[in-house]
Amino acid sequence: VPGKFATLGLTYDDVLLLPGASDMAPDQIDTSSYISKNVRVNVPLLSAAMDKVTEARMAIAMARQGGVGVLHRNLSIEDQANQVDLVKRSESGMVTDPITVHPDATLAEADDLCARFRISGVPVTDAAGKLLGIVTNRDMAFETDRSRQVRAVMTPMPLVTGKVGISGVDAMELLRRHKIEKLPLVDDSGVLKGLITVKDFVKAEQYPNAAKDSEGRLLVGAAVGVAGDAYERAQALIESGVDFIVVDTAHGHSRLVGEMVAKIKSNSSVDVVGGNVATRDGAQALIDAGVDGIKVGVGPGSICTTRVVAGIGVPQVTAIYEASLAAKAAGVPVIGDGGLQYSGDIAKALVAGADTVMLGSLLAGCEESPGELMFINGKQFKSYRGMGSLGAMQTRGDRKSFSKDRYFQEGVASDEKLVPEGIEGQVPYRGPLSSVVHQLAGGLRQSMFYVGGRTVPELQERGRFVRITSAGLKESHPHDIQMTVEAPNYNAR
Ligand code: RVP
Repeated sequence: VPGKFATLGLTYDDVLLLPGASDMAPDQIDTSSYISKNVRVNVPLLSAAMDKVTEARMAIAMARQGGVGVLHRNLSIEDQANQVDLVKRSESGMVTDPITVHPDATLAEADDLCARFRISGVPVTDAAGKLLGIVTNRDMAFETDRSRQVRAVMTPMPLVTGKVGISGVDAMELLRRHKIEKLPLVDDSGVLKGLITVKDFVKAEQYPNAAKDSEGRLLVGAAVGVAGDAYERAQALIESGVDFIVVDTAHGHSRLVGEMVAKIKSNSSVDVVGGNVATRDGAQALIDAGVDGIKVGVGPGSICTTRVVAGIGVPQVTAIYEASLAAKAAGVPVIGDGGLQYSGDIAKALVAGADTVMLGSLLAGCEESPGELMFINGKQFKSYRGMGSLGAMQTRGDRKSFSKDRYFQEGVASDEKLVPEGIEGQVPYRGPLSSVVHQLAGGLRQSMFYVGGRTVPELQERGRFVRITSAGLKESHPHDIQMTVEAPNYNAR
């Protein structure tokens, strides 16, 4: 039948980028790019919305490195909204809505708050929000009676405070002059309106490349599904200040996804990314539904079995290229999701038409990913699993799964009837995210230099592929040698 067979599908290992004329110094290279129409990052990397990859800690680390994390959705609405909150409060020029404690609270309660938000002290306010004092770890450290009230140990007003709208320079000067770590900001009637901390200034210097919103808070995305209370989830995430929502399914070219995108868009100005798709028609359907970003990838994931269980998918370079044909015409950014194994795959994805890439297995082994470090035969590992694996979809004790609808199986009567599309396993421990991103972004900069593209759009425009054979792939990897020293950016498979 004419038209029955699409063109040949190619993936990362099928292609290499051609070296092109290059005339640039490494410090001229700009890796910034768009996740979606209005969300820009400095490094074109997202951490995957998976329960072994992205919770608040990973999202904070990703944004500090210039990328962004997408919080997974295999948890209650309240817990996920809380995670957004944790990221948005973690670091900024000014905290606009600081955590506070009531003077009648106990020291134990104040301690809990500090631990949960990883902060060293809390302003004390009355029910009307009026600033009464501040209680810090220093005030609490020598108190053995944890049932004492905050009012008894806090440093009471008058404190050194700033007026709302104070400049960063003036705030720093106040902190320095009074040798204090926290500067509460109050309005004319003494109501607490914000907080500036020394830590935030230090962090700003420590992470100059951090991806931030217009108020200086770290960027964060979060995933929602299509079934049940998915829309309520989206609303809760938006209320917590999320920068973009990802309608996250294994089949984005389906009616429910388009409807959910349109529903969220109709009531909010937050950017909405839809996915996943792997064809030009699939991308066009999402564009017609009003998306601000398109996530591409059906079956490339390292833990994914969709291509064997269902026989469905498109090799990732071709999928990105096809989807980008629709996306570029509509001015909608593309996220290449899944299947990346080495830093060189990032530039391949971008040249194929992606604007950013999403990573699962490459980040699951980081210190900041959820889960404990495991020792096996003297080597360190972290667990990693697909969101379509049995483990992620089934009920464990009273722990419910919230993400079966990613695979459109929310209605399945019992766990034995689930049809998994992913597996569970472990990946080598890779240490802190900062060093992993350093290698990934460094690899991308090298690619940009070789191709001769100073910016991501220039890389996309100038990049050309050569198709290779299995002999070429063999030649690409180290060969005819036994590796004796592990490189920080290369593992033998
Ligand atoms: P990888 O980086 O190759 O590990 O792929 C991660 C991607 O795989 C995720 O962002 C998601 O799109 C996809 N995924 C997650 N779970 C599953 C599954 O169980 N099939 N697939």
